[in-house]
Amino acid sequence: MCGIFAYLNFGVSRERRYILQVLFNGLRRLEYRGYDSAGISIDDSLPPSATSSSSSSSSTSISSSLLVFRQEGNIESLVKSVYEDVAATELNLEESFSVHAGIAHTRWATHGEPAPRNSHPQTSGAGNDFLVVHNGVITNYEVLKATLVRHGFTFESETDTEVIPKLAKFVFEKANEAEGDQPVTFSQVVLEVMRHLEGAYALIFKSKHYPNELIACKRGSPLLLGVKELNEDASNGSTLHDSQFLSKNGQPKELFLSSDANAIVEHTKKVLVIEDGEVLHIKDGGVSILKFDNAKGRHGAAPSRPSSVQRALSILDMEVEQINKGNYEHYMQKEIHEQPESVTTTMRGRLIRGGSCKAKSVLLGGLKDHLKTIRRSRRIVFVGCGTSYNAALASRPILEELSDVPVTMEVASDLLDRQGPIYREDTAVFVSQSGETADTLNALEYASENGALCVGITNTVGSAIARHTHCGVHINAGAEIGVASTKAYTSQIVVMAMLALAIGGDTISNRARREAIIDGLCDLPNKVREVLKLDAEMKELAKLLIAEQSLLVFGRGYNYATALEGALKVKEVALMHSEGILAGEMKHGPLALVDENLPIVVIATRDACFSKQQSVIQQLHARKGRLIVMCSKGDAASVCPGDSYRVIEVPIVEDCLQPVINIVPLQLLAYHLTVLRGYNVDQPRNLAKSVTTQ
Ligand code: UD2
Ligand code: GLU
Ligand code: MG
Repeated sequence: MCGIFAYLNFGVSRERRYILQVLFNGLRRLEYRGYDSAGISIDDSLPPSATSSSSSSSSTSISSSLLVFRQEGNIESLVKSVYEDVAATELNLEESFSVHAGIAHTRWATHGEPAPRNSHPQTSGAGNDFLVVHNGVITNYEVLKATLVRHGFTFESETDTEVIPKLAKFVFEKANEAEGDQPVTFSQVVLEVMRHLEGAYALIFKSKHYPNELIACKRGSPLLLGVKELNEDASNGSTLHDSQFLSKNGQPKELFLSSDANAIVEHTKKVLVIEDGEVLHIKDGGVSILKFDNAKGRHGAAPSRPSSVQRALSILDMEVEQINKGNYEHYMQKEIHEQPESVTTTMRGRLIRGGSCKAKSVLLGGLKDHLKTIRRSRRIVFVGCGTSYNAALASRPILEELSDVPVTMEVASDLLDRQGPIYREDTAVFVSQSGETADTLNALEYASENGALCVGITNTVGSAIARHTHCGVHINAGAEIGVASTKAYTSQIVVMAMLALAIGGDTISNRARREAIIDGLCDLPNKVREVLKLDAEMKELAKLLIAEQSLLVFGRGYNYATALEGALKVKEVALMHSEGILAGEMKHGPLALVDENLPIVVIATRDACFSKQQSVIQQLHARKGRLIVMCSKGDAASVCPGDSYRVIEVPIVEDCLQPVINIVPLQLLAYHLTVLRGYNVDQPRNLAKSVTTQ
């Protein structure tokens, strides 16, 4: 959920002003992940070892003091306060560092209110011996805190994080007492700290005892290293070769650590995805990775010797343009409007053309070796949260129809709460935009332990879900930055429709249906373009609804999910109570809410449920309901019983793809409602993009 970022320049001279800018910019790129407060740490003055990279920086002498800035609110309020503090202390912004390690954090509070004392970096105490930025939750912090308090530590924050730097200081001091002349290294300290931590985390450590070094480690939460070698020629272009890269080398370089690729891609495309349990040590321009084989968070497990890990860098498949807003005012707006393109890239290379230039079948490279197993499974279980759950729900009918395998739906947290049965004969499909959603990941671990075939559907190559599933499909929708998911939702549905085609065999009886769906997919980008023309109309509708307290959305069949997802969008960004209702349940409660004031959207586009929805409209009309009817183009007159009703006419597509079209006007409505109501579209109150904690 929150973001961590670090910037280390080695052998290249950077002014303090520049270092601050890189850190702030990194935070801005991560701000969408979580944003109730933020902080950074940089060095005060040039530490002695900065001038010579060969000196042993494991020296325990205190050679520099670390500055910490923390502020409540968004990144810009941190930036403002840092420059104010700098001016007040006359810190020299032009001072140059040939090597410097800075760390930064944007927080989404789990423990303790947003306030400077609870912001990160969290510290080991006065003197800042150890500083830590943390993404995630430490579940055993109370026990650790009690122990540290007994050893004389006093705590200043309510965070779970604060135990980490304090534990580091404790371990450091103990080790130095014991070992005498053999000083403990930074990575040894952190490896020991990690053995005591339970929960999920990505961490970056900075310490005044180890100037110009950084440690990064993780378990559960994502963390990437970006590497930019400044003299690529001099290093013979061998930067991709892990053994060279991982060995200590004096090449000038800039290193970046970040919770996601957004903050790295503008600097370099060469990255290393850090794995759970690994401790990455940056020192003297080299990077080494250590790992305990038994470091699985077990308290007091006998320490084995950490082994060193060798791994190659990979290249980010992402362009800088993807993370800019372009001509749009907000990311959500941009992402809604780029759906014709995102849906196109989702399908690229995956629809196989037949003889007469028509697409005839589907190829999902990631699944082709597993289709037989999936077809033979006893049931398919979709697992997701929020929007990803809704996308799976939208795809369930077509998967049932084409595969003949029963399909059940699970909200990830609920599956775990119940410890619901998952069998070896099941195929469990995990849907998550970020691929890091904590609940979905935990459900994946659970299903995997129970022996199910685990399939991932995610937008993020290299994410935890992509790595831990047996197989899967990347939706390739491009970076999604707005917290409210829009283009990832439609691409997820497209992938799952293709999944249904891939799993369902090609039989004579279903051939016409399959071809209609494939033709529908080919034409989908045009139809999305067409429905986006409703933008101005949706803005007008938003003006009418601006002061409402509540909105209901009725749907059924393929569009039950559209009702849930439309309502979720309005709730998430416009901060208006909104409920998606299964129209078949209308008489079992919701009808009691209907009066002439409460606005109700009814989705009644052409499909097998059409006549049932017409009767729903009649019944709501009979109770003077204030209706907004979404219907297929040309149906307005026949569908609406009264002329006072608002109508949203959408293009017709094959029924199972209609949810992709129908959600677009509701996304636009949620967007305009939010802007008109004066709320933050891209960073709605209390929400974060990737929910990496439970
Ligand atoms: C792959 C390449 C694509 C292009 C294409 C050419 C990648 C990431 N994709 O796309 O760039 O070269 O081939 O045909 O290199 N996977 C999981 N879990 C998930 C998602 C994916 O295990 O949640 C696996 C999947 O089973 C496959 C691999 O990751 O082995 C790549 O999946 P994909 O959907 O990107 O595959 P494909 O063939 O469309
Ligand atoms: N649990 C930590 C806190 O509340 C970190 C939260 C985060 O990931 O931003 O400070
Ligand atoms: Mg979400």
